[in-house]
Amino acid sequence: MTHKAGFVSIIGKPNVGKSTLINELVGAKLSIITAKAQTTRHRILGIVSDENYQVIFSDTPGIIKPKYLLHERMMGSVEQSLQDGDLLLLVIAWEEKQLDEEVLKRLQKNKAPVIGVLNKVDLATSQEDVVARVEALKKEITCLDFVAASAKEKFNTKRIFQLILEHLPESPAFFPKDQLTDRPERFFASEIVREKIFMYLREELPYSCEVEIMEFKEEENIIRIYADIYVLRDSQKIILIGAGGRNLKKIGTEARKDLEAFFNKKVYLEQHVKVRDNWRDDTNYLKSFGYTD
Ligand SMILES: Nc1nc2c(ncn2[C@@H]2O[C@H](COP(=O)(O)OP(=O)(O)OP(=O)(O)O)[C@@H](O)[C@H]2O)c(=O)[nH]1
Ligand SMILES: [Mg+2]
Repeated sequence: MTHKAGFVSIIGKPNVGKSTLINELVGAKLSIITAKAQTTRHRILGIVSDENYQVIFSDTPGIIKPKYLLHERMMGSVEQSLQDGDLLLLVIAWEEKQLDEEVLKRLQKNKAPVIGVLNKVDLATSQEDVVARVEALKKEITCLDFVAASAKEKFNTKRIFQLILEHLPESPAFFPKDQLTDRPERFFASEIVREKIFMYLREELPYSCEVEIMEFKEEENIIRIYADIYVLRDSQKIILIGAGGRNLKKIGTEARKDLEAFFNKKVYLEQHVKVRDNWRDDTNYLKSFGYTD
């Protein structure tokens, strides 16, 4: 049997369920998921291999019009992912009533074959509505196929994987067969802390925060993680910490639980909050947080 391998990029507006779908297709929680838009900030590879194939999924940030340099870097990683993709998974959420202009703009530059996913169909009230919307999307967008799915309810996700395998190019593997991702442990540690910040803080605050792992020390029975959380202003530091340290404690407790599950080991987590005005527009800070141009 011939061997198939290739890069599959996922794109769409923020909050349409791209990361939920990727995690389901990869079978591991590599990408953080929250109810807020712009949760994903980096391109993250998730690799699924078997004797006969290797699918390299790229999760990407939701497509937006950039407002600051961080956004530009995020959109740069979408661009990069589009360039490398052998196949494109375009995700549209059930609640999107018309196609997003920014997404369409990106799609015009794409040369890879597209598999469309109408996600969150668990929110639809009738099967006929779903069928009608899928048929309309097939007419609007040039694609191999359009699949109605629910990443959250695991509906049709196997069908999507099957379609990907059918259309994957013949190629030897790009990565060792036991490799799951391109990201180091520190990256996942910072993402897990950031997920809790997105979950428990409101309004602008999550968008003003970044997490950097200063130390990640694996000992025999415990992993010691020292995380710096950056905010833009003193007032944000006060809210992030909360009265009597309540907010930071909640973030730390919830993050530690997930870190222990992710690394399958006891975790000690220490967090420090720092103010860096303008980090979102500062090339050097962005670089140190892993956003390259
Ligand atoms: N009802 C429903 N909710 C879903 C489904 N898939 C994802 N969600 C929810 O939608 C929200 C966003 O999911 P994500 O996977 O983070 O979305 P994303 O497209 O990666 O978002 P960004 O990273 O911000 O671009 C979360 O609250 C998910 O639980 C689905 O099939 N049905
Ligand atoms: Mg995401």
